[in-house]
Amino acid sequence: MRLSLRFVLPLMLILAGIAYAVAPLVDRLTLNWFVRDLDIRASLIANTIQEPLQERLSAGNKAKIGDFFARITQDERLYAVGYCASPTGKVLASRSLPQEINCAGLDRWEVTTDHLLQSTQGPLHVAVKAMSSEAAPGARLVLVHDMSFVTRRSEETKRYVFYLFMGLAAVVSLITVIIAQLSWRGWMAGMRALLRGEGLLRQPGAGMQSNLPEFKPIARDLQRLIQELEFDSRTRDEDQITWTPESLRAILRGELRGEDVIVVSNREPYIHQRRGDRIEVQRPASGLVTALEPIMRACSGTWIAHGSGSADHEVVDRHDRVAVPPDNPAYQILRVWLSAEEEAGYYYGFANEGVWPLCHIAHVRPTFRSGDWAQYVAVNRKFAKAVAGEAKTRNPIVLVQDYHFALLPNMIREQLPDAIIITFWHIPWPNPESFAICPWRDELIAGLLGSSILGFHTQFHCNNFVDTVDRFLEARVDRDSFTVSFRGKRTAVRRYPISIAWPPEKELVEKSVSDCRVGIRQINDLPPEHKLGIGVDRLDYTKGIIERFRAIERLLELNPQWVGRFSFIQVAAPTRAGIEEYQHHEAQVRAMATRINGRFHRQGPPPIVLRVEHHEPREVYEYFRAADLCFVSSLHDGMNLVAKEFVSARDDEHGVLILSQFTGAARELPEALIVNPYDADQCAAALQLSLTMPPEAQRDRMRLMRGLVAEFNVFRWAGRMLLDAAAMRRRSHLLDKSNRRDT
Ligand code: GDG
Repeated sequence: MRLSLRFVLPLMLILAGIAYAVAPLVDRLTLNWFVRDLDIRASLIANTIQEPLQERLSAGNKAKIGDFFARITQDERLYAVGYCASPTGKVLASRSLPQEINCAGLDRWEVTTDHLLQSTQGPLHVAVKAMSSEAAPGARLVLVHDMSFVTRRSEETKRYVFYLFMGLAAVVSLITVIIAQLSWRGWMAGMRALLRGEGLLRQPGAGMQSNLPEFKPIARDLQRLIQELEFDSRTRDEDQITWTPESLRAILRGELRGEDVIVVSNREPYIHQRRGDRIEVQRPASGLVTALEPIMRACSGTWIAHGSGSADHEVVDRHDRVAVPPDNPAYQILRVWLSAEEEAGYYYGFANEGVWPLCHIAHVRPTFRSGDWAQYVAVNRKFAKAVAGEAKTRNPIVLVQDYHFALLPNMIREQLPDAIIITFWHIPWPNPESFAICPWRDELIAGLLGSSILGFHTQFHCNNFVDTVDRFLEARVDRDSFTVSFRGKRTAVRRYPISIAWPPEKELVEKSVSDCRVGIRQINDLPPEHKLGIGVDRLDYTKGIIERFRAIERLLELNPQWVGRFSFIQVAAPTRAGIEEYQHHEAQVRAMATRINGRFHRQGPPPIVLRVEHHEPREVYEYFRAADLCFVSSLHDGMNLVAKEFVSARDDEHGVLILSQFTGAARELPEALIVNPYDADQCAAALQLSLTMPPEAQRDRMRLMRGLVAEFNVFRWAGRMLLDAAAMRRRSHLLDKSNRRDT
């Protein structure tokens, strides 16, 4: 209302001012009209009385003339009448003729245009008319009209003009206020809808944004502002949370209560293996499993994965489900069975001989076979069917994991158009030129763009993905909000750096560092003061194990004092052994270790201890705790969890991490000694520096790295993705509501 007054009052004042200025003009105009009318009237009267007056003049009876004049002036407006025979004569007039009028001064009234006389009786109109008299050629009649009625009318006119303008002002103000109020309400409703997120989600052609095209720029700015605010407040919130499995569970219970959550990965979180007449449950040592388990426990969702254990078939129900964890069931695994051909084509073939080397720049050529592709498509479809069958609602939250399932997001989208699909790509995304060599590149990208959110470890991988889309697909890329719009659907491309559980499980660090040092040296026949380096990897060519050994060889060449005083233990877990490239790589690694050991193993322990076998997580942590340094030399790695595990294992704040610059982890752990694994001299120098680094310097670096891993742990990784999904879900609920209102 105050806003309306602010508008109406000035309008009223302006119109009153105009009325005030206009009234005298109108007054002047009407006066002119009256004067003209009185002139005409005077002429008419003069013409009418001329003849009877002539007669009375000829008769010379002045008394009769006076009576005649008195009769005429009974007229309401004719105030006085006079007669002048000549300018020098005396005026014959009715008694009311003002004294100012005499025969000598009549010329004045003939000259002026307004004929007005302000007498003591009030305003008078004086008209002088020549008489057509042969006896007295200069004779003239004076006709005086009372003008007081004009003054009265003028006053009335002024009042009317003023009221008219005031009325006009009121009507204009009222109409303006009504229109302004209506527009304001619409505008406010629109703004509120935008703030609630409804406006942002409306489809083109419906809703406020399309009704008011002038809103579009504001809506865009507001959309950005809201995103920034959401991001800021969430970042603030996240900063204040200490991320633990419990806090993650609590947040999920609050944010995603009752939500239908489905995880899809190739690897299952619990594998049932037959050992004679016993069934053993194995937990694969995988960062992915560690990260996603708390989510599943909190949401009681379903984890869909390839049933790969030898006893997996035996423990499932008739719907292929098994409740886990076995000792305290909290969620279900739905096992998908794959034939040997499917596994060969989809997993070993297309995923691991095609996409894996395609995405890692590690100088191993990808192999693409149309048969493998067909299996990849078929298995992705099989999983999509499993997801659709498992969904309890039309819009579940589905977390798709990794490069085995590039086609799955879009296949799920076809069956569940309203699902919130979060895909996480655990490996790097290369530049567009490198990715383009895949014969099915467009299909892979289009498949991934079925996701609501697509996550990578680093911004660099996000950028590469967006560049690839931009280059090869007819899609709209918004680099401000980092979203891709493709076939009417939007995918947000986001960075979620994965991490490890913090604090590490108790059993992994319960043995003291000094016990681990002694124990590991004993197991490996190393003297107590022997310097020790550690490497823990799947036996994969992307991990740069060959380059690592070359660096050790160079160290011993340049610093022979370490021969017999330093050993490097490489824990190499067998992996993808069915693939020729991996067999070849294993043979190369073994041969190189043998050659270097042959060259420097004169006396004492060998420089390289190669352990190609699976180790339990507890053993791996013992190695981490026993070592003086850990060497991660990946040629290309999405993140690399080993680097973070080494840091988490060192609660004594000692030990040096040497880390390849080509890992995602290098961006988060600058206190490590960052190296180029292809540069053997640089790596040898880093090894030398590690072996001679004073304990204080080790502690300073380790403390900073531990702080980072503690804060940015795996629960935060999972929590951030889930919170983003929850925000999306809230928006989609609002959209549903507003769509229902609109229809
Ligand atoms: C992919 C991406 C990304 C290794 N040997 C043994 C063993 N390990 C464990 C390690 C670690 C895990 O395996 C390896 O994780 P990485 O991150 O180093 O590498 P990838 O397997 O290639 O993982 C990678 C990751 O996905 C997560 O997104 O970081 O970039 O390539 O936990 O400790 N564990 C046991 N015995 C072994 O012999 N128990």
